[in-house]
Amino acid sequence: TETETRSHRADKQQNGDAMSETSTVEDVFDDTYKEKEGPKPPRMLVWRNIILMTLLHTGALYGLIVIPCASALTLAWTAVCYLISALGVTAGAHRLWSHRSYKASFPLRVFLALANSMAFQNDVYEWARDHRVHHKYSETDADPHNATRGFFFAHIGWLLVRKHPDVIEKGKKLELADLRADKVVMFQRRHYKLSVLILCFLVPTLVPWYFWGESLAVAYFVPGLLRYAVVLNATWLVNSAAHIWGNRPYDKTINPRENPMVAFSAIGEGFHNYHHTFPFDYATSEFGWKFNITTAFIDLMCFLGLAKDCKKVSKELIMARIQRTGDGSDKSG
Ligand code: ST9
Ligand code: ZN
Ligand code: ZN
Repeated sequence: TETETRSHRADKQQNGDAMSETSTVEDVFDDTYKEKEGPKPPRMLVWRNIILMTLLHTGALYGLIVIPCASALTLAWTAVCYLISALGVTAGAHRLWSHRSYKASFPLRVFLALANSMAFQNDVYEWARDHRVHHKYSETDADPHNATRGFFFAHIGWLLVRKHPDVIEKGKKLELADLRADKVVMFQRRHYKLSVLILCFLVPTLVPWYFWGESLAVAYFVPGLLRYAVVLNATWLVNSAAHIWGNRPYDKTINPRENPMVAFSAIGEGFHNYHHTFPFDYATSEFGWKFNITTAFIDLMCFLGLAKDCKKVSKELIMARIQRTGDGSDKSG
């Protein structure tokens, strides 16, 4: 693997081939931004979202209760749907499109966009835009899920209120040309609602019903709503738990932390002190495949020739960083 430093951000990438990248990625923390003085803007509740999220979580709870009625095949299908939708977020929206930490061929991008619609977490363009402001203005008013506003806000609260104006102001200044140039991303954005209806709700429900005679109700509540709600909460735990609990072996001056439990449920995305320190690393972790199905998946895609140019931080750079800014919790440091 190649040694990467932040200087690669400055390198202009070439355009043209199927795996091209068009611009530098704005995911590096900007310490020049200062929150505005004076009173904070009032919190404006979005009742539509509050009602929908309540209904979803009630449905998911019902799904939990009817698990004993589900056939073994339906449970296996639930796990498959979990994995596919999770990869659409981790390998797709996060590591590929938000951070450009590797390059993906057209067929892989199509798969990741479909998987991403199955996860129904906003389209890739919106997800990556919010995520880049999250890294650049982490723990400030311009961070969409600013964890200094507490666990609940960072977890789900931020989706139930209007955004802080600074999120939008700063977000509008971000360079997103690489996303606009990706036809797969723009196609998914254009057809987002229909793709979600089909991939997040119809396919998970109809497959068990059609192929092995599962009842429509069980199929809707278990691989449908329960699976969707669990993937959402596993994702949100990265913003809440992994910004609050855990060690900071790489940079003790920032809030994000190493949280193995979150890494496990989020198929590799809980090594969050590492990730905010080295956001361009395709593995989002120092430790390869450990609790990290996503990294194994990307490695498999490289092996199959569907992905390439994985960016990785060298061991020397990691060790130097641990010595310089770590909290001393890293066993090797
Ligand atoms: C969901 C997303 O759950 C989860 C993301 C989690 C991120 C995790 C990151 C952690 C690391 C990776 C870990 C992965 C782990 C995966 C594990 C898997 C097992 N920049 O938004 P609006 C502008 S979604 C620039 O309406 P309001 C823009 O012009 C769940 N501009 O703001 C926009 O217009 P347009 C399902 C921005 O009115 C306009 O403002 N979805 C930016 O304040 C208005 O934007 C939902 O629940 C920006 N950043 O409303 C829906 N932002 O659209 C949730 C905005 O044309 N969303 N603009 O671009 C909403 O309903 C609303 O956004 C709102 C705010 C009510 C929250
Ligand atoms: Zn974070
Ligand atoms: Zn990230």
